[in-house]
Amino acid sequence: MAGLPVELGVQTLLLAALVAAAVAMLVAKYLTATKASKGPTFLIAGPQGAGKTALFTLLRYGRKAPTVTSVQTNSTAQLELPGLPGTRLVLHDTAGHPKLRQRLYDLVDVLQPAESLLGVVFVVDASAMARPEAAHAAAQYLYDILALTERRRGGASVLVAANKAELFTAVPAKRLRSLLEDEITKIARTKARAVSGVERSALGAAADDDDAPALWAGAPGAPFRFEVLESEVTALSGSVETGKIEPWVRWMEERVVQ
Ligand SMILES: Nc1nc2c(ncn2[C@@H]2O[C@H](COP(=O)(O)OP(=O)(O)OP(=O)(O)O)[C@@H](O)[C@H]2O)c(=O)[nH]1
Ligand SMILES: [Mg+2]
Repeated sequence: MAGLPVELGVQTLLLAALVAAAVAMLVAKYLTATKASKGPTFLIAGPQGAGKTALFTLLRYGRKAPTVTSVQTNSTAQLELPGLPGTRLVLHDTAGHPKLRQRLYDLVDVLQPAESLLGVVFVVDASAMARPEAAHAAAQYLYDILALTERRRGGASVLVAANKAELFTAVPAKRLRSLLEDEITKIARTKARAVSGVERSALGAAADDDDAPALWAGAPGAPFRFEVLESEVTALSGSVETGKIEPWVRWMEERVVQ
């Protein structure tokens, strides 16, 4: 009995900490919502080292600058595209590290219902895509983004920006697009197998601890194609290094005037 007040004290402290954490999360979400939902917005996403911050700098400031790997989102509300002078757009460059992707998912979550998401520029290092593990990792991230955007009617516009095209090992955009489709087919099959494994399991234990929504469950054996999605996925080659980004800029301009 003598220990009761101490126990109660610990419980109260724990409860207070939980409430404080919940309030902090709500405030963070609210700030994201109010800050992010203002104005037509493009998001830059993609694996680490793809050239996202390099592209953000070139788009925003019109010049190249050295970059380091991002741990935070770079944002501007002053993006002006060359073909649309006077039109101010919002641009967020998110970090590619797998542990830092939640920020991108939160932005999609807030911007899509607010109808202020003009498009997602998914930057990929095209010169790394000949390596199967790099292609698989890129496809996994793209899968997760599309699984999110497909939850709303109409989906989203997604540009696969095949960057570093000036390097001789770079996979061309068209090839990259089908490479990503092949990898997404494999990812979807693995997920489907995990789900049916759960159904067969006598114990009913969850074999798939990944609670992300499924993107696609086509006919068994059928390959995944981007055309089946509501989201529109376009792949175009370019190079931030040589400044050859006009195809991507034109794609963005088309999304603004649409
Ligand atoms: N060869 C070549 N290198 C590029 C190109 N674009 C960017 N880079 C280089 O790629 C490296 C990574 O670029 P970042 O812009 O920092 O990559 P990021 O996608 O922002 O990476 P994270 O912030 O870690 O997610 C830098 O050394 C860039 O100079 C390109 O078109 N060609
Ligand atoms: Mg970066």
